[in-house]
Amino acid sequence: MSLSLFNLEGKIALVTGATHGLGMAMAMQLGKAGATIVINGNSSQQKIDDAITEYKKENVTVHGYKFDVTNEAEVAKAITAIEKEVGNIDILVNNAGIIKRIPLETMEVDDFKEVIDVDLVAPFIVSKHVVKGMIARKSGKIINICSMMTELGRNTVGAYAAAKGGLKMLTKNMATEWAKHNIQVNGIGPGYFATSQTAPIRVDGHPFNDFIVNRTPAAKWGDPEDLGGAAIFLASAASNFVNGHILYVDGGILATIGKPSNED
Ligand code: GCO
Repeated sequence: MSLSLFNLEGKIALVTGATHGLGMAMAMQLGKAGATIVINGNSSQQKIDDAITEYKKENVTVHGYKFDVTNEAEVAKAITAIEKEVGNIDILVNNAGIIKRIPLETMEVDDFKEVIDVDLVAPFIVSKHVVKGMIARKSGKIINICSMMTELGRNTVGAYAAAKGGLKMLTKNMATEWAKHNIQVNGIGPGYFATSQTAPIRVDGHPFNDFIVNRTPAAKWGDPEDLGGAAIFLASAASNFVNGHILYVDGGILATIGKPSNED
């Protein structure tokens, strides 16, 4: 097995929501494996510019584009611009996502729909516009970022779980329809990672913090860098016969029913 299978030199990877958090961590590792990185953000140009500075500190070749992944017209315009200004997109990581922690019985329909739009509809929209070129070139990699909520429910994250559960089946259907074009579509399911998204439930002494450390066989929150290997694998030639697979990087959470808090 040659390590060159994992080399991404000459490849262009678009990573949505990659100005911070897990998206930045995966994009950084893809860049260090040789890919030219295109990051998307939608909050502010300043946030994109700040992120670009961070990537460049690590000698990653990077470009930034501000567009709303839920807006098909903006996505179409951005993909056209990227492919004209940077080059053909070889790897797409649908990472952009939001979460709203609200009990279902009190959640507003608009809040529910917003989570579905960003976490499920947007990966469809962006993939639909990127896959056109991949089909024409008979080559491509699409990675959808799923979650523990792809497989498990949890109080207050019902909309997010519905979206991430749907994203698993969307991934499998994309694989079904596009594998014949030599396009591999897979997912990564992160466990609980130390990011800004989990910061509110991770503070020392927060009951959820203690719960996750106990519920995770590795007995810790994940470090965002721990996702890099899975991203490189699914973005590289090393996974050319892997289709419709969700690769969980979760410290063992899905492997176990858990244990009493007084057990080692
Ligand atoms: C939560 C967390 C999770 C994690 C991740 C787990 O509120 O339960 O935010 O959603 O972020 O998605 O895989």
